[in-house]
Amino acid sequence: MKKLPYLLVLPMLMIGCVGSKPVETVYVSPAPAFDEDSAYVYVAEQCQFGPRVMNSAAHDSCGEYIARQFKRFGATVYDQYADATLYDGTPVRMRNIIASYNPDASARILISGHWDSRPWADNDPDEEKHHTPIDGANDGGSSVGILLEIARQLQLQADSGKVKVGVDLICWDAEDSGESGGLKESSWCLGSQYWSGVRHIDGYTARYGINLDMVGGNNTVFYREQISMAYAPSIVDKVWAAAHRIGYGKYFSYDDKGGGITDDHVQVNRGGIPCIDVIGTDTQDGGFPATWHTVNDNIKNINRETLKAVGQTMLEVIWTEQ
Ligand code: AHN
Ligand code: ZN
Repeated sequence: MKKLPYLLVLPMLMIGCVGSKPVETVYVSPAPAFDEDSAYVYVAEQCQFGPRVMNSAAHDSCGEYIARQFKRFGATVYDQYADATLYDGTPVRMRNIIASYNPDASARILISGHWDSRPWADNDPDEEKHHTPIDGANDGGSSVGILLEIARQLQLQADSGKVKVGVDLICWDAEDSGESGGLKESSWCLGSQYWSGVRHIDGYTARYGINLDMVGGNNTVFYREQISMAYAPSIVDKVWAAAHRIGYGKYFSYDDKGGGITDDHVQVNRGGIPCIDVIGTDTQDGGFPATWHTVNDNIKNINRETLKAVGQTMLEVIWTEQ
C-alpha cells in the first residue's frame, strides 16, 4: 500500500501533458526486426564446415549450404562459376552465389559480402600459425550470416508490399587469398573482379551496392571508408543516417578515421555501380578487428550486438528505399 501514491502521480503527470506539444517524436520504422540470434546461427553453421578455403571440400559444401538456404528463403539463386589463379600460381574454381528477390523489378539494390575464408592466419601473433587456415567467422562468415537473415526477412514479408525495390544478395568467392602487405592489390577479391566484367545476368545493374566485411566482431566500429566516400558519398550518407535514425549511431561513427581499403566494393564500383564498404574497425587500436587473419577469428569471438546493429541497419535501408 505504501507504493500507491507513486502509481497515482504518473497518470496525473500524463494527463497534464494532454494537449501540449510532445517534446520528442518517436520514429517508427517500417522494417521488421532483424534477428541476431538467427544470423549468429548462420555464422556458426558456416564455420562448422571448417575453413572455407579455395579448392577445399569444406568450401564446396558450404557453398551448397548457402545456396540451399537462399532457396529455402524463397530467393531466385544464380551461381556464377569461374576459374582464376591465385598470386602464388594456384588455380582455383570460384563460385559467386547471387540470391535475388523481386527479380523482375528494374529498381534494384545490391548487398554483398565474401564467403570464402583465408587459407593462412598470417596476422597471428604466433608465427607457427601463419600457414594455418582460418574459420573466418567474422572475416567472411558474419557478412553471409547477415545476408541469410536478410533473405529470411524478405521471405517473411514478401507479400506485405513494403519492399519497393528488387534486392540482390551477393556472396563473393575468392576474396581473401590475396598477398598480405597489400602490395599486389589485384590478388584480392577475385570473385568480384570476375563479376565486374561478366555479370550473372546480361545487362544487370543496380542503383547502388553495400558490401559488408567483418561485421560481427567484438569492439567494432564502422567509419566512413575513403573509397566509398570518393565513389558513393550519398550512399554512405544514406546508410549512416539509417543507422543513426534507429539507434545504432554508436556503431556508425562520423569521425574522420576511415582509411581507404581494397575490398569487393572497389570491383562493384569498377563495374559501374556505386558501392560502399561497411567494414569493421577495432575500437581500441583503430586497425582491422583484433582477430583479423588470426586463428582466433572463430565463432567464440562473434558478437550478436554487432550483427544486430549492421543487420537492422540493412533492413532499414531496404524497407525505406522508394
Ligand atoms: C587488404 O588487406 C589489402 N584488404 C583487406 C580486404 C580484406 C581481407 N577484408 C577482409 N579480409
Ligand atoms: Zn580477410
